Amino acid sequence: MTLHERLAELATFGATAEGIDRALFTPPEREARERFTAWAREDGLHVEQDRAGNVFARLGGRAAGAPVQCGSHLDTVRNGGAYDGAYGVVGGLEALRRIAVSGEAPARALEVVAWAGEEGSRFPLGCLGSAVYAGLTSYDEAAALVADDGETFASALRGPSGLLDGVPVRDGFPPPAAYVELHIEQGPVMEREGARLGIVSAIAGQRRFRVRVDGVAGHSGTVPMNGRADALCAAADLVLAVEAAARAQEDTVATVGHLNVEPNQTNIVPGRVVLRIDLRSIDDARIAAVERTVRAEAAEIAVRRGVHVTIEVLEARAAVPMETRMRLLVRAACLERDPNAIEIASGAGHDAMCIAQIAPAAMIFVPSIGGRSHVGDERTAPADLELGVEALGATLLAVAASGVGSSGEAGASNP
Ligand code: HGY
Ligand code: MN
Ligand code: MN
Repeated sequence: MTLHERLAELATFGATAEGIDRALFTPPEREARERFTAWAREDGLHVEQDRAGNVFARLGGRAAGAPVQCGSHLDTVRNGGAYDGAYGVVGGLEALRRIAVSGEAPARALEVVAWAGEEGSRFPLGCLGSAVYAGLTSYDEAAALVADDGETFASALRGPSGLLDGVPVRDGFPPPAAYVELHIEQGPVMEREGARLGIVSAIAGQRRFRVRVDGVAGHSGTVPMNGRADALCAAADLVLAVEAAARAQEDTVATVGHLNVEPNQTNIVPGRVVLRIDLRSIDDARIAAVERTVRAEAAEIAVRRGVHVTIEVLEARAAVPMETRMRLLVRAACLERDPNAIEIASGAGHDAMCIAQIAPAAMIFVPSIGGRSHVGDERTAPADLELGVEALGATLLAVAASGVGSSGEAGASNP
């Protein structure tokens, strides 16, 4: 099967009328991990999984020791696309397959990883598998996470869609020598700049909040407008305050993509709203400034509208610069294949944010048509998908030969 045929088959797992729905430890996501395992074995790779559900496929190298890793994630957002994550996993398999077929034994072992639960679609923490692997989240913390459907991570891991059968579970979470993630850009910059390859400079920091607005429910026909404590009207003020606070900062985005109204009935004044804020910037100081503004606005809204607002931080990840030597190796591989390749910051989060904490890490982007992602019509030109795989393969061989990370040094990000 070609790269494109494998991507097309993966896209059928969790396919809906709107896109792809493949949340962690659900039947279609397990099917995707099983298929990845079967393809890796067909390609002659050795497959293992770890206790967090990450799956590793390894091509042996001349030297013993930690591998140079690539990979991404197989889970998707709701109504997601066929390339976010899947491209980095299947593209990694393709890069290793081409290296194996070339007969060139890499200086170090190479490994493709399918990280568990990058999207945070089911459990309230993004990059879940890579965060546990990197030691940023303890296994016990992850195990206790509760999905919106009430199941814990630990239970789902042991359930019918959890760990794979017939795949050895490795001990612990041994760090790689280095890590390169191939991913679609998910934005409009490369297409606008005419670049087919992107050398990622840094990954934006992000903070996710859960906000609960408690007002007073009541009969919609009898409670006078004056004196209402309408939780949804208060939440509406807050949503617009979040938007305004982000607009006031450069290179900063904030989104309320998740909002639930209770009891959510036409003839009841909403008593409670639970919403989530997704806040990002390449500059952590701007994230902090928006958070300060939002908290102040929430306090003002609470007094003015007679509601109670609680803000809980669900996730906080600082911006992560890509490691200098790794970025230079990516740069060489990209410019050799696309003279218009550009340096680009990633607004999207990636598993590389976590792996960069324990090993030198870098990323390669290919363009997204129309800059669209996290939607069913997420697309990248087949020729660009191919070029990204070529750049990844060349980078992996260069990193393995360079000895970067061979001393097990941690991810020495830019000085
Ligand atoms: O949200 C993100 O940036 C990534 O797709 N998890
Ligand atoms: Mn995504
Ligand atoms: Mn992704």
